Amino acid sequence: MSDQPILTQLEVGYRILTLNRPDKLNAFNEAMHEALRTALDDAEADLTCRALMITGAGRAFCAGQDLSDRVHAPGESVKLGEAQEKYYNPLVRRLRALPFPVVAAVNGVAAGAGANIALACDIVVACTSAKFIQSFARIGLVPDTGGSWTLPRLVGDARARGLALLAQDLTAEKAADWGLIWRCVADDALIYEARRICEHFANAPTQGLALIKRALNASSGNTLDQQLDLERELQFAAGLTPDYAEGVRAFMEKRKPKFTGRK
Ligand code: T3D
Repeated sequence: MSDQPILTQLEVGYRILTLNRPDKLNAFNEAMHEALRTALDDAEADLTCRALMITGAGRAFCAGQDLSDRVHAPGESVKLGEAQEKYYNPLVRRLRALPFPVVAAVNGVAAGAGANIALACDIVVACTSAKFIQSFARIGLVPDTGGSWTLPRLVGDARARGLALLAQDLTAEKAADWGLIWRCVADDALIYEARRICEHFANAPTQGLALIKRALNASSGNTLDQQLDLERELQFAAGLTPDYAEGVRAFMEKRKPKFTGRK
């Protein structure tokens, strides 16, 4: 297998990005951050790309920050925060803002920032043997990469506190029961299921889906009144897309719509 930290696979209408440092359970170092940024730039510049899948090579999805880059002597202090500013925070903002859906196919353990990168994706599908660990408290850190924002919103305050403070393993099955992720599927069905979802998105009204992302991204910071106004604006924009015209025509003609995803 290639030693590139991010592998890109081009499929019809979507791309698969694989985090590829399997010996380190796909933990992030700077090279992997840079490669992921480039891969996301390329996907966004490709007008035929209408969905993205992110998965991990080997037995893990991602073990978060590569801790071998953080070893320091007792008494020596390290000023953290730079990696959030430079890499993790822009990555979360980027995944949320991409104008097409991002599907995380969680193929094994997702720990620390690795768990929260998965949770920043639009759809999270995990296999039965995968687990999610807010491992930060195990090493004296704080959930980052959006975790302290995402967790209470997805699973409520009590469970968010348990996950963050106890830093215990959460099975994929329980993650799905709790509403942390979309679905848990059998190990051998994971890639099939993630591909099926991406293929669906590759034939979906992409501009409309991008507007749905904008509505949901804004929702938790808005009042109902603000959200109603935003929905009106986004609906106006959706109404101008060729896919909306096609959707209505196809419905009236009792046929399957043929969406182009174009503006
Ligand atoms: O800027 C900043 O630094 C702040 C940023 C913070 C963001 C974060 O993500 S902080 C959290 C960092 N991640 C962790 O604390 C998780 C560390 N890993 C683990 O706790 C465990 O590896 C797992 C629970 C994920 C999996 O356990 P297990 O028993 O299945 O595997 P293992 O034996 O621990 O790991 C296998 C190999 O991967 C091993 O290497 P070896 O011994 O075979 O040479 C292990 O050292 C390596 N590995 C796993 N995680 C990391 C890692 N190497 C470097 N960094 C890692 N995060």
